[in-house]
Amino acid sequence: MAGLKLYYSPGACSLAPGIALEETGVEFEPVLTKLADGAQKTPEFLALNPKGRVPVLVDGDFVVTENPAILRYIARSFPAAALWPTDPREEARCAEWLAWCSSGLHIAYAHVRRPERYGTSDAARTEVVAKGHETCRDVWRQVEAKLAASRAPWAAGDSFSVADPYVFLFWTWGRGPALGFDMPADFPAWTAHAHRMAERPAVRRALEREGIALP
Ligand SMILES: N[C@@H](CCC(=O)N[C@@H](CS)C(=O)NCC(=O)O)C(=O)O
Repeated sequence: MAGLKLYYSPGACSLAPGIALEETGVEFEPVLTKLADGAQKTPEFLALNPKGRVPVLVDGDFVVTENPAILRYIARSFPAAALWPTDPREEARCAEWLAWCSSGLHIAYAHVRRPERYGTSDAARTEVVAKGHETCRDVWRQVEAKLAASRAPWAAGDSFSVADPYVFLFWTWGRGPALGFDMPADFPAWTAHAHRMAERPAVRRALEREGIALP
């Protein structure tokens, strides 16, 4: 792949494709796009992604946004890394996680971190944050239950897949200041998964690049 670039912001959801790319071993350019500095709102960035969000993956003249699409593109472009399951059930499980992470977990979390999207007055925003926190707790419990019920080490089954970095991202958000969950105490199966993630050199490289502490 010529000119492979990942636009990312430290700790943001771009961590998932950052890990996936590290897993493939391909050379890529991580392009720092610091959300806290408003880098996602510059004309240059908006020309790339009019939605004003990271991650963005650029592969030569091909630009792709949205984590489920980016993760699948990475997995399919580098089959040797075996990041997309071939067994139909594991494949469905992987796709299921990607969809749920993007439409369930991320959106629940956005209510806590981006309440201005959902309410116009201070009171409305305060309520959105409080309810969002409760919703996250519920959804985080559902993730824990799903992982605990599975005997397999990885989200989609016995093999590591692109679902794992995405699921792991939300573990890091769970322990972060916006949610402040006690991940080891309240989500032990998920934390065991996070520890398995932390044993992988690719994960450690991605965490180090973004200044994120190991689980
Ligand atoms: N549906 C998108 C969501 C991307 C997204 O919301 N990214 C956040 C960072 S986690 C962002 O760039 N936020 C910038 C902003 O809201 O200004 C995906 O799954 O890739």
